[in-house]
Amino acid sequence: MVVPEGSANSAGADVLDVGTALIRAGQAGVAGDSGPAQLRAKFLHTEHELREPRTVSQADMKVEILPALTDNYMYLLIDQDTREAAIVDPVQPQKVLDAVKKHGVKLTTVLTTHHHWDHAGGNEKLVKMEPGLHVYGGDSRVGALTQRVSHLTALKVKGGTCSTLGTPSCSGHPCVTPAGDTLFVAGCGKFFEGTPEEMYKALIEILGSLDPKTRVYCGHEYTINNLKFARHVEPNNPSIQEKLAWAKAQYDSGEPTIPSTIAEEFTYNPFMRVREKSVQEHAGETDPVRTMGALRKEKDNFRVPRD
Ligand SMILES: N[C@@H](CCC(=O)N[C@@H](CS)C(=O)NCC(=O)O)C(=O)O
Ligand SMILES: [Zn+2]
Repeated sequence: MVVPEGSANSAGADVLDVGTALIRAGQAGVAGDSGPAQLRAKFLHTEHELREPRTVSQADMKVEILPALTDNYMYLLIDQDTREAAIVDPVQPQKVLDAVKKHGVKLTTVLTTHHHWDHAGGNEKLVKMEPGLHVYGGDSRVGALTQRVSHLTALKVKGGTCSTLGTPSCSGHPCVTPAGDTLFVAGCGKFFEGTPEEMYKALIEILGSLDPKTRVYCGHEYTINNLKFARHVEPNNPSIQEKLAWAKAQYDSGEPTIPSTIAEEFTYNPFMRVREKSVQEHAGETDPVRTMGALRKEKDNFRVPRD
């Protein structure tokens, strides 16, 4: 296990990256409700979705990692003291309710990282199945929204207070930062309507200034492909080689590569490393924001090698 567990985190920087996604809530393109991906999701079970849920315990909180659709993750956050739970991005509501039942907890809250269908598309159905839920999200395009949040809105997610980062982050003891589609393990989200400046702010200034031990729970299982791009950018970075070997082994044994930590991301994620000379040289730039823009453009067209 790459991520340190337990007391090291109880100092104040637990958890998730729901955070950044909210920063993107106002930017991302509108996702339709009846495209091919949605139709596929209705009728087919993917290999990813059939993988077993996994539970990560930390301090006074448990996080159940629930694979969904082709490569999405939903996260059930359980407050061990009150036995109350919140769900991040419940795109497959029945699967969420099965997990809630398995743990014998009371689901009170929905946290929506952004309005795209593969994240927010289950909200309406979930509140029909389980009336009375508080549904948090960054803008009115989020289905079944009851509480709109912005940067640093305080959220009571577990025993403690959590605040949303313009990407959400948390401050104080227990804190939760779900990353949605902003920060991925070893990668970042496509910009859609966003800019390199905004991504720099989200990744480096907001998420990058969290406690380095903060765990990153992102919206998709993209780790292996992201690391192949990272290796292309920095062929001589040993952290990338090590993480890629680990991620392949995890994948082969049916395990998620989630969570990572902010500290780890700074060692192998090219989008978190835009201030490094090696990354800037690859991009042919000397400025971190321009490097961010160039890397994203390159990754948009990157053909992932088989190995
Ligand atoms: N590589 C993905 C593309 C899907 C995609 O656009 N994903 C969005 C999040 S829903 C993203 O931000 N991807 C980041 C990336 O491809 O680097 C695939 O083909 O499955
Ligand atoms: Zn997504």
